Amino acid sequence: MVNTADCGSVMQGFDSLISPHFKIEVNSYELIFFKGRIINMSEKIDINELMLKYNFALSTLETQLNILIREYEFKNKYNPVEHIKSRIKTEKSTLDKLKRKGYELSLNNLKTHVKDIIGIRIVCSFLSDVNEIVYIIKKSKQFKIVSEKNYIENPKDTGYMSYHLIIEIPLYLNEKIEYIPAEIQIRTVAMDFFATLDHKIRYKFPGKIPDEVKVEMLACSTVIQSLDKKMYELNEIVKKYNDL
Ligand code: 0O2
Repeated sequence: MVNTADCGSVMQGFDSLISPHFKIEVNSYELIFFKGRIINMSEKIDINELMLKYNFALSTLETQLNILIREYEFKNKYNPVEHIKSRIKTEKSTLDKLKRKGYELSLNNLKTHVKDIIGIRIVCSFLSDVNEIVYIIKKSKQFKIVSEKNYIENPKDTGYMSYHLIIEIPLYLNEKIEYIPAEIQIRTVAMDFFATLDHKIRYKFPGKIPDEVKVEMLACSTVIQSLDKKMYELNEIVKKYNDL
């Protein structure tokens, strides 16, 4: 997890793309596909190439977002972001998702149906900050917005709240431009607290969730909503005093 102020420290330069971390990602994909005897040699090369592109695209996206947020901070003397977290989806989670959606394990299905292999989460202080960040990203000419889900206005029936954008990042390769999908999740610290713990307690629970857990999680989500509202209101009051 990094502060936006420290974003530079997580940027991957060209050298770090052949770092041990990157090799682990590539190898683990190779392993899964290899063990399942699902791929032939040329598909194995394809998946390595795909993972290389995802890593390039993640670095590009981190840099672009960092620029957008830093510029916003410079102009407004205010940074709406608490922290940013990014990841390349693990092979287990990727394969589970394909399975959950009812697709066969293949490179083509991976490319077509899993749009969040690259994931960036932007955690903001207040609700108003979430809206600002969504606005900045949507306005930016750097990426194409493919789809959006506003789980803040319409929380999931699990109580989960977050704003999701699926975007495409143009990747300038030697001989062509490729468009790589990524998911950006934007939410407040309070929503992030709920989502992180919900993910551990319930989200990937195998089988039917006990009713009492469901009901209590929903009650927690309602508390989170009113906390966010209260914090927003308190901040607005303080801002008025500061303006006097
Ligand atoms: P993980 O663990 O992040 O890998 P879609 O393709 O749009 O039909 P998808 O991709 O499930 O379906 O879309 P959605 O609803 O936007 O969810 C994307 C991600 O949001 C999930 O990725 C989770 O990270 C998170 N998410 C969605 N619903 C919940 C929820 O109820 N609780 C929590 N804690 N997180 C949620 P993955 O791949 O499912 O999981």
